[in-house]
Amino acid sequence: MAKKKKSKATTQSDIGLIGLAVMGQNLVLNMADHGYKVSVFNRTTSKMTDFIAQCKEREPSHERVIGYAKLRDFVMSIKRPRKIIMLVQAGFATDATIDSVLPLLQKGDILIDGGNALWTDTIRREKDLAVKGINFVGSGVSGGELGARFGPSLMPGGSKEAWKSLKPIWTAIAAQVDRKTGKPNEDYQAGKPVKKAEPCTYHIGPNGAGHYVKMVHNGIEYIDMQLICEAYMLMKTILGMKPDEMGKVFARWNKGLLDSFLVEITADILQQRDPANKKNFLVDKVLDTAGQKGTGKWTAVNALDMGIPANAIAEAVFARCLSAIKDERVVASKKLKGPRKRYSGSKPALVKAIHDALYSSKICAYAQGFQLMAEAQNEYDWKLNFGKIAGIFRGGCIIRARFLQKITDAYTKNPKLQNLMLDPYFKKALHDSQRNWRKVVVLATEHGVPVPAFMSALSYFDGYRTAVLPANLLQAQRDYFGAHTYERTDKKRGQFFHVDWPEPDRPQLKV
Ligand code: 2AM
Repeated sequence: MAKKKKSKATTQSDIGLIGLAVMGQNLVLNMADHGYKVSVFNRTTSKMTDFIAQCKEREPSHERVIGYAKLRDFVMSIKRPRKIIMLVQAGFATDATIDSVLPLLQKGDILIDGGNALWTDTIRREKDLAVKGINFVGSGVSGGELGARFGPSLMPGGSKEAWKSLKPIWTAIAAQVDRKTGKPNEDYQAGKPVKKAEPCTYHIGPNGAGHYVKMVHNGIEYIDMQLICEAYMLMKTILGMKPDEMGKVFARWNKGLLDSFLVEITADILQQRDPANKKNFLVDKVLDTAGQKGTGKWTAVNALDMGIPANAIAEAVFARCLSAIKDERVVASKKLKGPRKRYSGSKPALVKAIHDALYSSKICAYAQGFQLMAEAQNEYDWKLNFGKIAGIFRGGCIIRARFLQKITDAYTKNPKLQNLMLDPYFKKALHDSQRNWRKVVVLATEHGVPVPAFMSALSYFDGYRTAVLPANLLQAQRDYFGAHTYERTDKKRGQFFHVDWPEPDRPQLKV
């Protein structure tokens, strides 16, 4: 708890944080480690006092964390212009927290929402608070609790003025990657002085841009995870591989093109024994129903709203929905029959093909995520730097991967790149691996193994590279039943035609 003030200069904090759940606590410790004095407040005071008691038991730097039971004391303890991070639940709780703290703030103070807010809420809040002279910043924070503690990827929106104030803290606490290779900087993680490092944060753009990019990051995370799960399902079902054997495959993949946090943890998870019975593997005891908090769904909904074909991302959300209807699936599994087929080909060849299918699908999924951001920037008049966005995804966050350096390179070479698949590096990668990708999708179909994300990504690839889709027939259908008109291939675009179609045969109503 706060000691009696000695003098304003020595007691005032650099920053404040409201919301001491796991992410909040870890972010506070990260800031304290970097020399910042942090005031903390939590609605339920006992959480704050427990946290402060733990801080006292830990490192000396954590003495820099000061808890306040009263919101007024908390706000007054922070240097002006005040910087206050909220890490409370998205939605109602965020609005309630803003309402409670607002009367205590002064013009020029900066209120930061570090939660997973819907970007349109962030735009609304920034507008409302700007009228009152308060700078509101929606900042994506990615990396889970470890990221928050030792270096997250930070995606701040808000005004340039607010970013100027936040930049020193944000760049200090963010994950750091090697400037050249893009690899997470191990010196930084070990607490040594950092050389040639680049922080995983930059000012994404005004208003909701930071939260928007964080949302798309999460949408990509959904599909990244789903693709890995489909690779696992194929090895398990078609090749009958045991978890530890698959774990070793993922560990090997993690040394190559697929090097990423999610592949790394998958390797660990698959080799983990069940603590309740060491004979078993834990993964076999985990119920196959996936939860979700909504950011993947928001991404898919936004793709539909903007008319951007992010089908693989949406598929990843639906895959979780299908997993959640476990009871129905169990009943159906006894009633609906699939093929009975045994694989008799080469095991190493299929494992390699699955690797290639995973890599190609991942390229398509990222292409979709970046297409979404490109469309959103037009809609909201943001000027997003895609090379930099991929750059800040390289460390700290859940989708961090070696692959992201290639995306940074692609957009650095060509900032106007229309689709990631058209970059020479990714084009070659898709060309090189599509044979295996198709083989895997065919094999999955023949064996009745669901691989919605692999298939959906492949259809995206095939659809995008097809000059003439069957939408000619579709548009004719629309003209037939609804006089929606059509454009002609032999006329200029923008001219619309209609045919007086014959009345379809309909059963006559008896009068
Ligand atoms: P609590 O400990 O008092 O529940 C994540 O749930 C964080 O959000 C917690 O710190 C929680 O505080 C806080 N929180 C949730 N709802 C809130 C609300 N309506 N007002 C303020 N804080 C809230």
